[in-house]
Amino acid sequence: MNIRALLCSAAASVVLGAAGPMTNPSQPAPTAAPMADMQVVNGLAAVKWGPAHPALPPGAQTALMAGDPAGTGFVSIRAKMPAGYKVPPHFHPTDEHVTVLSGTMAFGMGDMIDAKSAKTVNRGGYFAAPANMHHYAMAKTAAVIQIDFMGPFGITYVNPGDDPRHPEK
Ligand SMILES: [Cu+2]
Repeated sequence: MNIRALLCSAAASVVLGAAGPMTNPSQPAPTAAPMADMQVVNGLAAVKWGPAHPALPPGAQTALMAGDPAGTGFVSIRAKMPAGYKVPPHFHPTDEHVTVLSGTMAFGMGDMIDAKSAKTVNRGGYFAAPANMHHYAMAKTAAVIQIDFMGPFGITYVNPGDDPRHPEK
């Protein structure tokens, strides 16, 4: 190996190392079109809410802030939940990054909701779950969260009976 090749491979491993354990090497390249113009949403009151994705338990509303959940680029979604709202244990095909914008949430890892071991996250706080990690979420008060991830969006419930898309529901 010549010195040039050696330097290139060293640089590549530094880049991979810096990316850390939250990356998903199987992630396809983004397909989304470049953003056409500046976008401004001045405060939570200006968010335009719609019905939540059918894969989420009923009761929440969501707003698509950026991206295409069916595509492979960056996606940002907000969810507004009433107090007591729960997303039972589930996992996603890509890393999930959650920022609490209002209210108080709790997040936990595992296949069963456990209110004692779940971590409380207040307004301004952050929770992240690597791709395929089993986790769950609870709104301890009415809450708004922002969920950032690389598409495509997917959610698989650990217990299929928890899936609102389940034909027997
Ligand atoms: Cu999740």
